[in-house]
Amino acid sequence: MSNDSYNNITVIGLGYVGLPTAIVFASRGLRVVGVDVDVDKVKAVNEGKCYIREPGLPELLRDVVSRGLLRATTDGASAVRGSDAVVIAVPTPVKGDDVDLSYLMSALKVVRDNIHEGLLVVIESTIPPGTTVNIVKPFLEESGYRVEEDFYLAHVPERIAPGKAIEELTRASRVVGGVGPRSTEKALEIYGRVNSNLLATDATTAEFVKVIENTFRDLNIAYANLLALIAEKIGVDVFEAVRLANTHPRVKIHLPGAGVGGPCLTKDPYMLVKTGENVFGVDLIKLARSINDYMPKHVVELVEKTLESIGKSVKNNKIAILGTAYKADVDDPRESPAKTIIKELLSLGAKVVAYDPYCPETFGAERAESLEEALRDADAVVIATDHTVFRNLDLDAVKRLMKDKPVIIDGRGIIDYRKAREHGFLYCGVGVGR
Ligand code: SAJ
Repeated sequence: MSNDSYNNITVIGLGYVGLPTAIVFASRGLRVVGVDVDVDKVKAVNEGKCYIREPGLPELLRDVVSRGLLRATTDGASAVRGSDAVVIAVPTPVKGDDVDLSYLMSALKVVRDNIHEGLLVVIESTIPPGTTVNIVKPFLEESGYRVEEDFYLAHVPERIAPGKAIEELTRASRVVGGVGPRSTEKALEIYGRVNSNLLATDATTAEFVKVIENTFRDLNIAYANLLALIAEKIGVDVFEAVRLANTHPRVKIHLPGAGVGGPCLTKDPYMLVKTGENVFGVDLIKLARSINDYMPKHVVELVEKTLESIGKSVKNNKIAILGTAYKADVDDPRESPAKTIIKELLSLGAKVVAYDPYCPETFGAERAESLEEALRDADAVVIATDHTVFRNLDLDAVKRLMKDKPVIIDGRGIIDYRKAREHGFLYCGVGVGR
């Protein structure tokens, strides 16, 4: 088959996954229509304005919009009718024990009602294993069209980590799983336009691969966090211990910290729990989730204990939170551990001020426009996110701004505790203790 059978594609959902995906496809000469229910996003795209913080993306967006290769609309029906392929990248949130597929189903309804001969439908959203074959396929076949004969269907799980979108879309390996060989072949063809590192499999395996990747990471971080709690108990620096353990050729322990946030690791493990319902040992995944969920609370305990040790309390004292984004160097606050930290400190009566150079969210804390403003007269500073700019704080300047007996609670192991002590701070860190 020639490389030109796909010229027009629709991307449904212009969020952290769909927007970069649409832009990268357009940058390879495909004509892309982005569809979203949010009129502000549609307007922004058509004006060439990028609304997510992603290196290289604003320039690329301007370029593809000005060349007429990308436009956005709220009219999914006509976009689907005019396309050879549809890529769906809508949220699939987890609520309680259940995965909410309502956004996916409403996108699929538009596809089903406008399906036509030869259309390739790709789901990038993370979904519980079995969804493509057991739910999506019969739903689309209600149109009277038959998969593998009249249209094609595949799951190509997104692997974008915010902050590295373009690189990951074009260079990181992608798993491509069709519901049958022809669907896989079609999906390989279109993704081959942006990435040469494609791995073919079937749809259910592709779904399973996605959730086991993120669950592996969550389990690994939970192990690191558990080690942090044990290390605090015995007075060992967990970061040094993990670094040394990782010199073993077959050990790769992740980093402990103030908690695990973001839209993926906080939910994908529950999809695997659901899939493995009644399988012996599946509770391991839930336990790991609860360890990671406990870490922001642990940070609050460290704040309380450390202030108590110098005769202060959390109540009415100023606590500066550095970082509200869920991970380093991104502007994304979704499921950020900072949320729990701030809410708990506020409920304890603290005066909480948050500073994040990229993320405007404060979760109810007062917003500081600068690091200086956050630190001025603070009793304690909490490092919630490991943004690079927080790694080399000028500790003398920090001390001058803060109140007497300044406290540092390092939730990310980014401040050298020896230096902090030399500079006269009372230092307490996750996995390091005091
Ligand atoms: N974190 C730690 N310790 C670590 C690594 C991360 O506490 O050693 C924390 C981070 O601070 C953050 C959270 O975990 O709060 C998630 O971090 P992440 O680096 O896993 O970031 P995500 O969620 O944006 O990206 C993950 C990636 N999955 C894997 O690496 C298996 C990415 O490749 C996926 O595309 C993405 O989830 C997704 O969309 O599923």
